[in-house]
Amino acid sequence: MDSRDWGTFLLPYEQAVEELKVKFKTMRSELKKLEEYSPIEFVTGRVKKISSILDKSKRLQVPMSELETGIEDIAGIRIMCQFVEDIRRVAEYIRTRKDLRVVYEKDYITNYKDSGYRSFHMIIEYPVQTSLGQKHVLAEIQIRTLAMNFWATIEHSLNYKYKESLPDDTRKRLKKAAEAAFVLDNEMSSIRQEILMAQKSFEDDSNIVSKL
Ligand code: 0O2
Repeated sequence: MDSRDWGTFLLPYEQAVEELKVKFKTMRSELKKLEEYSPIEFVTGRVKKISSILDKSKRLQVPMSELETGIEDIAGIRIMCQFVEDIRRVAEYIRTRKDLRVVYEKDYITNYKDSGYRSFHMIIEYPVQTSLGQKHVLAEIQIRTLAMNFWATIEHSLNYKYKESLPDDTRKRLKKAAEAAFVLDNEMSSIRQEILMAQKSFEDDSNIVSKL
């Protein structure tokens, strides 16, 4: 493919990313208004770089004619949450949406990767309206906490910079850092649970007082 062909090929993916970002950002403000708390902290999106598409197609042995079905994360959306429990809630909202179809899910939170990577991935099929008619594209939605995102962003940039040459010791320390992020997420969740319970018992007490 020359650069003009790549431009045409990537257009529906760019459209999908832009539309999905708007939709999830809207979901964030809607939930904030309705429930005064949104499980979505912020949303980002990107179209995979051509060099990364080529690397992945080589690694997975996907022929150029089958990129649309063989590479599932050309369009990527990332949803960041404050707490681990929020991830399940966001995934459930996505499953009930009528404007996309969930193809399958990868739970890298329960089954975290060897690198230490944690996130919940959903592969979706999303219809975009183009001048040539409707086109279904695959997209990957990654849902993760702020701590998981902090770890993944730094690990990704170190891996990108050092490629395969990351020293073993650094890899080990990155794994340890992933554990620390996991502990941090659990601690934040339990602090939150305690606050919620304290608020509930305070509300219950004031209800009793007002009935006296
Ligand atoms: P980008 O954004 O294109 O530069 P694989 O691609 O084989 O490693 P698999 O099992 O096919 O992974 O996973 P999937 O669901 O396609 O996820 C790939 C994406 O998940 C990656 O995209 C990262 O965004 C993220 N990811 C997966 N494993 C790791 C990891 O160990 N560390 C970090 N930091 N991110 C990971 P690209 O292609 O790397 O990124």
